[in-house]
Amino acid sequence: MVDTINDIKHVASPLARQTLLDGELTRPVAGGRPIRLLPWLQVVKIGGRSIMDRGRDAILPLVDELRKLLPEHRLLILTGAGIRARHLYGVGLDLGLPVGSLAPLAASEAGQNGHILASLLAPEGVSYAEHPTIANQLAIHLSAARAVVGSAFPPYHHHEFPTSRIPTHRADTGSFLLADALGAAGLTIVEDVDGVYDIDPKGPGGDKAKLLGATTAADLAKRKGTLPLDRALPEVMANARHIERVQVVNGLVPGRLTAALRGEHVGTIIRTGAKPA
Ligand code: GWN
Ligand code: ATP
Repeated sequence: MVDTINDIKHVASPLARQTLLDGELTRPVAGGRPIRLLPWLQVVKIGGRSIMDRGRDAILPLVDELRKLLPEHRLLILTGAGIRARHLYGVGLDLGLPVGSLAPLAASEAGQNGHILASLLAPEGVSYAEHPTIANQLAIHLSAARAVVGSAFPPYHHHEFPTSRIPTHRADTGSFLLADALGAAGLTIVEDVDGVYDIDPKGPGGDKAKLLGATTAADLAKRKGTLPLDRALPEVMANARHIERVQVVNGLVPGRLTAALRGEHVGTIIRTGAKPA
């Protein structure tokens, strides 16, 4: 009989002897706060439907504002998908496509909006960076330019959760996941409304809608009505590691984004579940 005992390789690891499913055992090793990869980065999500679909009247003033912000901030600008994705969902659902097929198709519309925005900021040295570039080479690109543009959608593709036939992890969730993973200084979500209201200010009875100056992810998760944000966002925010607050601002009002990036309260501030450092 061949004795194989001496050939067994032992890899030293604090997690080698325990199940990864037991939080009590993993917490001493995995419970610490992760490092911030890009602590000086400001992430800005630009709405697809609320801003990009409006064309030049909404986009050009915002591009001007972004241009003026470049000396002050280093930015990752992420774009949402907008109306073309809604059309895509309609056709795809009618054909019976699964959510994992619809997710990348909708994501490509977010990418298209990013390419448009990046073209307008190209004279400032700003380019669209692909998902793999953002994943692996964002730091070098931000060393060469003050800002980078990317798609706000997360690249779930066929891994999108089958919770709903419409992808649950869309542009707002993707922007938050990225900003938190990078340990960015902040995330600002740019919409066509002043922030989050108790009811849709453009829906029936919207003239009575009240703006929420400040709220929490837990409160938004409990609200039954519509939000100007992905429904999955409050759930993801609950487990945030770095981003303690997100501000939703109106990108149709010049100066709001600039004020938000300077730390002023000009929209709805949403507190996440991240603990202060
Ligand atoms: O195509 O506009 O990145 O940055 O989710 O995947 O569907 O891809 O399937 O690097 O990898 O359409 O081709 O497209 O938007 O996502 O990109 O031009 O594999 O630069 O090739 O994770 O841009 O694209 O749509 O973001 O959101 O080639 Mo696009 Mo998107 Mo480009 Mo990207 Mo998806 Mo890639 Mo990807 Mo796909
Ligand atoms: P995407 O980037 O995914 O294309 P978006 O963020 O640009 O989308 P919407 O998802 O349409 O845009 O969200 C903005 C809209 O949400 C607003 O124009 C507003 O009418 C609507 N809305 C619904 N409920 C609310 C609410 N409670 N408070 C504020 N706006 C709301």
